[in-house]
Amino acid sequence: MNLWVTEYQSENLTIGCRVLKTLYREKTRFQEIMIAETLQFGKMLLLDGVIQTTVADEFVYHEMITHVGLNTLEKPRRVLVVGGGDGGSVREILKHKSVEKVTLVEIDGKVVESARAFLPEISCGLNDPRAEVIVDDGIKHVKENPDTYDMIIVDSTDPVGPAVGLFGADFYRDVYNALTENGLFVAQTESPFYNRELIPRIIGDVRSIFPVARFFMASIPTYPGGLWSFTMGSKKHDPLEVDINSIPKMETRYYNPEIHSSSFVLPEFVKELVK
Ligand code: AG3
Repeated sequence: MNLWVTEYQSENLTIGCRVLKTLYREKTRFQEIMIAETLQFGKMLLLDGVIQTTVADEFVYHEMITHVGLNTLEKPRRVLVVGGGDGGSVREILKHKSVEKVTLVEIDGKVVESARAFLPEISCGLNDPRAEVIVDDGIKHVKENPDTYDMIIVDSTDPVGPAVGLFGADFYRDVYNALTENGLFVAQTESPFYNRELIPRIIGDVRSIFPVARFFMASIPTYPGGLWSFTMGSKKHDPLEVDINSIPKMETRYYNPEIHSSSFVLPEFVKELVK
């Protein structure tokens, strides 16, 4: 058998992985979900043919979208994840002892269900008593919950279809209002190689709304270009002013105190994008 999944990263570029078998495939109201067992990366979650996460490299994304922000805050208690139905971000957030409650708001309940069934190593945190799962529109949830969360994580798909609104200034303003007095947010903000119009726009919007705006990166082999970006908007705390020696020890595979600082060190072409 010669079975492959192919993500069309652009009209002119694909990434392809040989598939051992398809574990789950379903068209929901929102998208087509597929979980496949690949030979190179192990189990892989795709939404509308776009790679969301794989068992082999999910740790990079989920550690970086959570710990950089959480360790910038003093004692974060309430955390919101918008999207992220696979549960990987929730699993990482729960490593922080100060966190009393993590709320995940995912628009497609089938993503949560299928991750629970087929990706337990990623979704395990969803069963924790501190975790709450709400199936709803994250944009609406953020609008309706002012002054509630110490940190908001925007763990979204690419800016197409239902996720477009998660990359806009109106949403970032609602995020600002949903945060507590000293809160911050982190969003996944795509590839510095391939999203050269999107990134400057996002950074500009975040700078116009938040007193502190920061941009950091990590290596994620299954995402377009392999180099991925995250944007932080913070009301008060600056991730670059954190005393990295005081970061508590945590079990991680990518993130560590040195990476906390070095992920903000940018190559010239990226500095150009965010200046
Ligand atoms: N969110 C998807 C990041 C975007 C990936 N883009 C792509 N492969 N073209 C990841 C969800 C994991 N919780």
